[in-house]
Amino acid sequence: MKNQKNKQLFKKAQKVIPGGVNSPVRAFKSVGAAPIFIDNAKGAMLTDADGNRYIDYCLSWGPMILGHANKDVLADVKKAMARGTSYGIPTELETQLAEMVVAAFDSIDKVRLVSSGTEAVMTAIRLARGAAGRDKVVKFVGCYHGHVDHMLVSAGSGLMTLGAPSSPGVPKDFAKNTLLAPYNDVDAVEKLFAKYADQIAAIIVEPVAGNMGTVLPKPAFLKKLRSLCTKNKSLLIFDEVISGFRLAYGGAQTVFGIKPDLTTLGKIIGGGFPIGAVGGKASIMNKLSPEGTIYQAGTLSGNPVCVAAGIATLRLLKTLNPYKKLGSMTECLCGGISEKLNAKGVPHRINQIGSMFTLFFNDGEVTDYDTAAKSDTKRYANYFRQMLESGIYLPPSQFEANFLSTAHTQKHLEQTLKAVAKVKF
Ligand code: KE4
Repeated sequence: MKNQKNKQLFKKAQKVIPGGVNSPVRAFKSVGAAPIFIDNAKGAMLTDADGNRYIDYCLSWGPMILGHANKDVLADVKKAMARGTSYGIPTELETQLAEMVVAAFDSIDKVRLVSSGTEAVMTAIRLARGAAGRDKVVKFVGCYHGHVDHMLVSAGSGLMTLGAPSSPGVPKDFAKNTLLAPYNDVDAVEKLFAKYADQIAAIIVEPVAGNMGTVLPKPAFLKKLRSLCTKNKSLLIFDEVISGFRLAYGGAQTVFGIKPDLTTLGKIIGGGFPIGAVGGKASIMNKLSPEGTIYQAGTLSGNPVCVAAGIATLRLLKTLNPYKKLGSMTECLCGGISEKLNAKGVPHRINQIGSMFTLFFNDGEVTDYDTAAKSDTKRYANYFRQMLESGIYLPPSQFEANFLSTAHTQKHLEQTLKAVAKVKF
């Protein structure tokens, strides 16, 4: 694999950007390689600065469910851009996107658009604390909810990847209101409520965890969180930044039939542009300024170009309804990967739901942070590097999710399985 240009670009980037990247997990640190630099992408394919082409299973960490540079999305984005790119004044487009989100989620009457998943989570937690008049929030070890200070406590994604689940720079005071429980462990949550009942404003959970690798909720886990919150007058926040419009048009809450009080969204609803959103019942959402007094704001919130990309993406997902096909293609791919690894006698587990999955080099079930952390990250790094050589781009971390898009074909899957068969362990 030619790598000259990638190496030059990385060297240049490191001079002016910390670590040469604008988000840590892109630096390939945990997979023992220098990052590639992308020149362009189309459909399921990426092309790097040296002209190497890859089948992409990271899809910008989830947003590109329609594949890269979807022609219909680009057409709408171009139209929007020609009318101006930002006004800081309301537009009809924002209402249209909000109406589409409201129509997709039974639990959502109103939506506030922001510019990232982190902002959506910040807003949801401030809203929950303001609405409940309480300070403490329960999160699960290994879940990642963006880089807001009080969520950088035993978090997943890049923090787990780099082996530092909590971050310096977060004052102890900020984290003291963040209570932790192992994912899938309802007893631990019940103990927290027994101790802090009337202080807990909310539980925030990834209904399907994607940031310690893909980890599925055990049966009744989400249902029990729902009843615990109802009983204790705390709010249940589903962080669906990954799962929203990924697992179903109505996200994980539609798949599992659980109604949270607040939902955070991002990634797919921006169609590859910076967007986040928080949604919920009007009685809660109306507490947000200017209707209510809980403050939240953003210069580029509801940006017309980003919103146009989101509308085009959701419109296509609604029309295509690709979820069943995406799920069966992903199942088929995961079955094929397992077959190849079993033939090589390589212990592994694959957690898969719909079009998201993670191959863990692990000889036990992966149901939470501790079991995920037992995975052989060196073996993953070796696998990642060889798959990259074969033209397959995977998430550069054992603790992230892989995704398929509507642009992935049977041919892509066959090429991927051939690459797996070639890997030397
Ligand atoms: P952003 O601020 O990165 O848009 O969203 C934060 C966020 C919130 N909630 C969940 C469940 C998330 O997965 C994320 C961000 N996901 C990571 C990858 N798993 C983003 C990739 C990165 O940090 O570079």
